[in-house]
Amino acid sequence: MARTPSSRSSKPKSAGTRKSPAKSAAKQADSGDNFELRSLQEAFEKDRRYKADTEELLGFYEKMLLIRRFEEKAGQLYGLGLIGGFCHLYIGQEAVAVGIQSALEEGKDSVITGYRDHGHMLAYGIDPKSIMAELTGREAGISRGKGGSMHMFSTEKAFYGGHGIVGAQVPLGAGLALAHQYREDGGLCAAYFGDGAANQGQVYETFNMASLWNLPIIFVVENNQYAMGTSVKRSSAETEFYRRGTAFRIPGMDVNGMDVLEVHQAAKVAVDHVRGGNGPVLMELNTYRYRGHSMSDPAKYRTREEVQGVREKSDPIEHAKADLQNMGVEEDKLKEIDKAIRAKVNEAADFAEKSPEPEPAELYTDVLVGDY
Ligand SMILES: Cc1ncc(C[n+]2csc(CCOP(=O)(O)OP(=O)(O)O)c2C)c(N)n1
Ligand SMILES: [Mg+2]
Repeated sequence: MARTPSSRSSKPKSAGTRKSPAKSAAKQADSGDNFELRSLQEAFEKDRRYKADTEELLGFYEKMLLIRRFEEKAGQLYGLGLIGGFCHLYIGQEAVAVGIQSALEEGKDSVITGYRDHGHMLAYGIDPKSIMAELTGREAGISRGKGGSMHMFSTEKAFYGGHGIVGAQVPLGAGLALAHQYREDGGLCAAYFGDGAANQGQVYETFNMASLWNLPIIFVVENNQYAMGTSVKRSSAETEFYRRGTAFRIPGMDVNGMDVLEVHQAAKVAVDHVRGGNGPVLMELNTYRYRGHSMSDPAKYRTREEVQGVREKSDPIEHAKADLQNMGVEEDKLKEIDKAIRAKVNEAADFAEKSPEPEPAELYTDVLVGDY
């Protein structure tokens, strides 16, 4: 029989609050109940926006712009048939990867994400040429042209992909964090996943283990409001994703993912907590993807006005630009930066187009071949 509100409320009120004797005994052996969901949020809200100097903000701005222009170019090359397979663009979400990864130590702290991965690689200083060459399936690609958009890695930069299976990067990220802990190398892992992935069972198994073992990991939910064509409201019973670690005693942070200074400030609080040996943090970054889910998405599930509204009011790059102008940076300087970035991206595209395709023998390298 379906449960009705009245059958639920017929339960005696005290039943839910009474502690069983066995549980009370176990609790006494516990070291103390000091978990507070919003403890880090409060620390971060004291000073919500990072006080960057002009040079630092210019650095964030350049990285976000590089991601934007790179993704626009990737979209064009896809349209020309130069990129095959799946391709998921990060346009609109740039402040998330840049704000967080600028608070990490490149090459020491590991990063792992899903298939929408080009931005996280660029934010970690990976050469745009090797990413573009991978997108076009060339020998010079970072996975030698065998991985494409969704499967890129750089162990040198501690970037561990690039995963097409929704949510799979979350337990893998806990594995990376376990390695940091085991090797005592002082590193941590930032594991990014989407609002859709956040509804997967494996995420919660991972939360439990990560919290139990005090792993050095920051779970980052990039809530871009949609999982393919399904809006968060249609798919999620709890849309405040930062709360989802409560059952595992993981503090949550609710962050505006369209403001790179806010993201960076929150990331610094999270990094300090994790590096201090206090176990995982769950950050929810509220953001928005401007393009379709992938290049083959007709985007019938939302209106053009909705997208336009976010672009006009909350664009992360325009926001940073306005901050820079307020700091006294001249329009000419900003134009110069844009020009240099466009040149860099065009160079990456030319490089990718001119690079040869992999030799057939490449099929047998870096893959599991043989009897097993
Ligand atoms: C295990 C699994 N289930 C389903 C899919 C198909 N799929 C690909 S992306 C996606 C939506 C994920 O959305 P979200 O986690 O919000 O990430 P976003 O694309 O918004 O970055 C789905 C269902 C998949 N790749 N893997
Ligand atoms: Mg999403």
